[in-house]
Amino acid sequence: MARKAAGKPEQAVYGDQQVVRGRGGETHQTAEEGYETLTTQQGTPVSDDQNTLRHGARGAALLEDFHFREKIFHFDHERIPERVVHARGYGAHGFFETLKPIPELTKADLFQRKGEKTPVFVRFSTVAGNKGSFDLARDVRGFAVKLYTKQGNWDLVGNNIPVFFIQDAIKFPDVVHSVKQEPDKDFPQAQSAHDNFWDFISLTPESMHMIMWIMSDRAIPRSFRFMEGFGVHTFRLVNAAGKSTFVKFQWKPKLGLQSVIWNEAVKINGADPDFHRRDLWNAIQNGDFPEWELCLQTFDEKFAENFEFDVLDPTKIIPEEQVPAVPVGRLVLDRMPENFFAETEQVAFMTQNIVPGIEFSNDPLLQGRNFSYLDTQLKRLGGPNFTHLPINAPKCPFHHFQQDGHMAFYNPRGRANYEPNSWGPEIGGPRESVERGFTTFAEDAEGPKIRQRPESFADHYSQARQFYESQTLIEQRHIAEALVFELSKCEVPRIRERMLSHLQNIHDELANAVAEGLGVAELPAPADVAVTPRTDLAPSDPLSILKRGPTSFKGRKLGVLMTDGVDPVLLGELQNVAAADGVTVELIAPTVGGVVASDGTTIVAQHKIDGAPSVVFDAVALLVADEGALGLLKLPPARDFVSDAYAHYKFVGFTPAATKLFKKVGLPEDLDDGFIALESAADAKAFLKRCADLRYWDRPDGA
Ligand code: HDE
Repeated sequence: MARKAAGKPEQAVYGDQQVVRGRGGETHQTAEEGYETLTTQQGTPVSDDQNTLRHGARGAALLEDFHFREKIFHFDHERIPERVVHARGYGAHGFFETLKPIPELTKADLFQRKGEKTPVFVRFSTVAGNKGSFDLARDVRGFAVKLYTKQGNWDLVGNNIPVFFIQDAIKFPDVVHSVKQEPDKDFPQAQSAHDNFWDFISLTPESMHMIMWIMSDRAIPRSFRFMEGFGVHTFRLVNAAGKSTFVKFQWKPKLGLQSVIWNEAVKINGADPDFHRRDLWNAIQNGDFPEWELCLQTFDEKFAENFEFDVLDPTKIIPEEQVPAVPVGRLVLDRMPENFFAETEQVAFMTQNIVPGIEFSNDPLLQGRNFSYLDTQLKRLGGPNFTHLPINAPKCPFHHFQQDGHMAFYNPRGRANYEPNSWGPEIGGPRESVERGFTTFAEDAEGPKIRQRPESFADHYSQARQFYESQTLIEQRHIAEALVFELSKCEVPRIRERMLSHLQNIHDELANAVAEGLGVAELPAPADVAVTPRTDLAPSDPLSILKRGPTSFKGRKLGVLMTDGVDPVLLGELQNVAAADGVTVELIAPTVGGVVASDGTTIVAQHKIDGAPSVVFDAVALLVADEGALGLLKLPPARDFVSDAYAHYKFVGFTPAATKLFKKVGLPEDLDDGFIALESAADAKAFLKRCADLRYWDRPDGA
């Protein structure tokens, strides 16, 4: 077949780019001054990265094209296995600063000196979804912290919920299998609302306390920045004299707790599946470094013996009223990774990474985890030398005789690769140290080898009830609604019934509300209990999110929807007040090109209205002018913007012309106090002050 002769290479201009166009019309960007020359992995300079080597321009590809083969070979192997759980995550660098040294409790080096800064890497995650799943799944969030201390890496691999589904690590594969996609269908993705999960849960009463947390708004955080972190298990602190104290670790966010509403979560996942990632990225890039306090709950053997529950049981908390959470330091995240894969994907958290002065307890979940995290790194990172990766390497000096293996960057130098040896300090390598080295607390242990759950783990309902009773009415309603939503997705009625039989052991009011929501007329008999549930545990305020909200609107995001004719003075004032309060403002308009303000200037928008629904903001302002109001009324996303803001109890600032839009979407004529008129620049301040409450809960017909 005759072909048109291809043109000669020539200069071409594409917009702002001057390029060389090849004979086939392809783009070549050659190494001009200031650019490095492209090379292969072996360092050989490359002359053409657009065309494979062929026998004739239209001929077959040649095997000797080493550049092509290397490029495709590498591409084919770019992926490593995603984490079996916590696959979707996002990380950041920062530091931990010791504010209250605690040598009386622990000899851990990082807790000895006030003001000591320890570098950290933190990875937040969801548990159930695959790596590409959306951020706002109803799920536990991982809160994994690697502290690069001067005596080795300490990993506090925690969650944003202080309890867990199971009491024994041997059940972990089961709970995870049940929540993940069903194996025949490979869906649902990143959702617990399906038969397999609730089938397992309804047969596992030990998970009931965790279920309360998972059905609460804790499982749909507004952002990583507004959630707590918990080490979950009881650990041990050991001081220089060998004295041991039990401890539970907690991270408390400086900006207060905040969650979204389920109806928002569902919509955010469509509008911005990367909602949490984007939030962390933007905050750190803007210099709004998120911060948490590290708080310790410490207690001795005597407290442990007298406490209502077993401190080794990971389905139990210790209320802060019984053991206060004492701040000892702060965590600040101030730098995003330079490369997501190298750092966030390859970071290997391991519960067994502890340092002298911090030790495990016998919590059976923790004991099992200590095996799993090392094992999983071999699969994911491909060999035993994953500690050679910069993100996993200690930042303190380290010396050992381990050698070789895949990708070994560091091997022992010289002759000594074993000890004892007699080669002297120069070449003989490191020696063990009784003084500096990690020693294990010599806890007494005896007993038969058995597979048996301790009786002290048998109460599965009392703390679930305590959690429910500690919530505000709004939060209790959310728990009931979440259960109704999830169980309505179960297709098998007996799974729903089994859950209702458990809920009655937690709280009658909750069981009745869920039964009503499911349309179940008659409650089944309560589930059999191993231990009679207690009803006398005092409610604990720190378990509620709403009781511990923020005191200002700092760190939150205001969405401003504007139209042509917007008053630039009012907008400017809103932006100034927001900036002074540490609030981010994003501008939305019918087109991203922006609007023409009342003074004739153009104000560029960050978002077209369809791309920035009100669900992605903490509060909204409608700066609508008469000129633009009619056009806005015709836009369905503008109507959703308003009706969602209303249904999600958001504070809404508005100019008079916006009322036309309110009318169109059917809002009540008498606007409630969550609507704040912005008649002049002076109103901006009052509006943002009001937003600190985050939501106007008094709206009767909200979501
Ligand atoms: Fe994990 N968990 N886990 N887990 N976990 C993993 O380790 C495991 C548990 C947690 O951002 C895996 O590197 C077992 C409790 C976080 O990289 C794996 C048991 C808590 C992360 C593993 C538990 C956690 C993981 C998967 C039951 C809260 C993400 C990939 C005994 C205290 C870390 C990996 C990151 C990840 C095992 C239970 C937190 C398979 C066997 C309880 C935050 O090793």
